[in-house]
Amino acid sequence: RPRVLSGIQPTSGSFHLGNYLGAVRQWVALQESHDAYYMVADLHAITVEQDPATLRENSRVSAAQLLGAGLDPDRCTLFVQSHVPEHAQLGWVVSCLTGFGEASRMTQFKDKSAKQGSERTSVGLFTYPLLQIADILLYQANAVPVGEDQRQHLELTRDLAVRFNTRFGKTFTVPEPYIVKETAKIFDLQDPEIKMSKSASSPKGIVTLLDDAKASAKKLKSAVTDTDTVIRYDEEKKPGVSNLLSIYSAITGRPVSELEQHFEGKMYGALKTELAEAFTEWVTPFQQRTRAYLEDPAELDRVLAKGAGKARETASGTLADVYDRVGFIPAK
Ligand code: AQP
Repeated sequence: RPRVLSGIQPTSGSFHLGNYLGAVRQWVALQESHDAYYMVADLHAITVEQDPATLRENSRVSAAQLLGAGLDPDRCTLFVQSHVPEHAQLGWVVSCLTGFGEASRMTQFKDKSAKQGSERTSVGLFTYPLLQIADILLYQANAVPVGEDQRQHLELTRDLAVRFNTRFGKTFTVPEPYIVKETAKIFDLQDPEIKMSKSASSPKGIVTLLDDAKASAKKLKSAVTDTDTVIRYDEEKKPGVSNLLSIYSAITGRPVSELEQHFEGKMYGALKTELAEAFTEWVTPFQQRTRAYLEDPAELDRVLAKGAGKARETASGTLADVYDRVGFIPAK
């Protein structure tokens, strides 16, 4: 079976709808057809300042949400990144093969560091894409299910895989991005020109999955639209309405064209009300399942320990091969 690898950072207490629709939903589907590795990316989370107790809590909550969303530990390998030391070890090798100039071209770093200011920006935030490359290559992943914001990092991953293979002999699978067009970028509800993001300026624009479902439904109902009245998908002219249609379509599985017909002659309020209902219907059982995992920490630990064991088996094989190829002598 082809392999997939992906991760999510435990940088907040709850995933948002963008994380779910852009990435996690695909993870759930791909565990049926692929040999799937999914991780809570805690090494990535510390690229920005974290409170230790909060990070610990958020890592558990992230794992519970992934299970609540439908990951099945018998069908996929779910683990915490820091439990597999090979990530950091291969990350170092990758960073030594990457040009400073090419790393400097990563737009996500430019955006995030501009927001933080250079004194507060860590070197880890700069090298984060290189650790991400190691994450992917360690598992010989064929595909990486992510949102559109990760495309540039995946292109760099492909370049590095080819570079290593050319210099040292075929070692790595060259991975393909797996980006589902319809949900590749979910936008902020209050500012539909920018992506829904944990670090958004207004919490009103983000739908978090673990917060009170009524409050989230209210946010969906007060999403920014436009002064027109027609419910039609048009990203350019109607970004707010298009975003709501994308979300509604993804949650219900009904194609956008069918929704346009369904809402013909109706007002924006109808779309928002139906969307809020569909969201509540989906999120309520998700929250219940997530809570059940959080109430059984022993079971959560067992799942994560089993996942780390499986992940290490694969990762250590790749790392040993890499160490040999670059010329390190084996430890006796
Ligand atoms: N708005 C989005 N639409 C579609 N996909 C999205 N992803 C994130 N935002 C959207 C995808 O979610 C996965 C996990 O991402 P992450 O753990 O790296 O989280 P993030 O990108 O840090 O999340 P935010 O909210 O975007 O945080 P900040 O504040 O850092 O900007 C990835 O596959 C990502 O593509």
